[in-house]
Amino acid sequence: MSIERTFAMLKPGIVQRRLVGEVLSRIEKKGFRIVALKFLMIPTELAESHYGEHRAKAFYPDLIRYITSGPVVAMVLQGEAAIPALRRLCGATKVEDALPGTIRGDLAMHTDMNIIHASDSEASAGREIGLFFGPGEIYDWKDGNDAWI
Ligand code: FUP
Repeated sequence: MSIERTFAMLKPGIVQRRLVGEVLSRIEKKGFRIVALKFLMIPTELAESHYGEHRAKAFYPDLIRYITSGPVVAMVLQGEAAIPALRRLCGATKVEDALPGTIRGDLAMHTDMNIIHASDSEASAGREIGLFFGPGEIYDWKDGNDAWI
């Protein structure tokens, strides 16, 4: 398996509910390496670029309103097969399908107030990382735990 980078975003509800530490802790304990981290209000244009694939969907206006309603925590995570690994940790998009033990399964009751975003493919990860971070904002630090995790 290869080392991948993926993009994750803790949405405004996580900040409102004081769950940033809880979710970051789950991500770190799994063994992902945080190589970039940012607290920001997403400008509408950036939200529209990020969720461009959903433009025609009925939930799109509410999605844009929600994601721009308060600050988010954006990050780049690195690890072996990090893209599918983070999707598994997050759980299914629809909360009724998200299993207990996953972030969505344990911490969310509403799909439209979905609490975390995780890239779904290599192409999405590359695109989303590029939308939120410049190359100078990503740090590939040496991880002494590599052999253990
Ligand atoms: P995911 O990749 O798991 O974030 O899921 P999608 O890209 O399909 O959906 C993006 C966001 O749209 C979700 F976080 C929540 C919202 N959404 C809805 O509000 N209703 C739906 O039926 C599907 C998605």
